[in-house]
Amino acid sequence: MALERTLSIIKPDAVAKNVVGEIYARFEKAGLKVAAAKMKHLSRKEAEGFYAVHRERPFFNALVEFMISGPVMIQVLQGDNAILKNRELMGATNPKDAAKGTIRADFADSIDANAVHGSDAAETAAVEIAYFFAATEVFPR
Ligand code: RTP
Ligand code: MG
Repeated sequence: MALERTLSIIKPDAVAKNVVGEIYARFEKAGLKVAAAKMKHLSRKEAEGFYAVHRERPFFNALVEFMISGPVMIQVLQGDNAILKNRELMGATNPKDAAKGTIRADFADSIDANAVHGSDAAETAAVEIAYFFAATEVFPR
């Protein structure tokens, strides 16, 4: 098993619903440790830069508008196979398709307001972690 780090964001809808603690509990129960965390209201520039891979997609503007609609909770999760494990905890992008018991099945309202973000591969995890955290802000756990 590979010890990995992944970038997780609890999106504005889930922060507004006051379920940050419930989502953290799922990370903890799955053996993922929080190695860094901050709450932030993203600027438009920050949100556009973070989701730059999607800038040509039809949903890009809606995605950016949603991500700046309120504060988000950003964390680095660390653990065995953290990247895939977090994606499994999150469930499918569209909550209608998300498996029972996943974060998106339980807390997301739509494909736009879908509660959480998680890095999808080792390369993107490294880039996304560095986007929000200095190396000195991430703690080995
Ligand atoms: P995320 O990056 O936020 O963790 O989500 P994801 O990997 O499951 O999905 P991704 O394909 O990376 O898309 C990023 C976000 O864009 C919105 N989206 N809308 N209307 C659409 O067809 C559509 N497709 C994607 C979602 O909010 C998704 O989380
Ligand atoms: Mg994605």
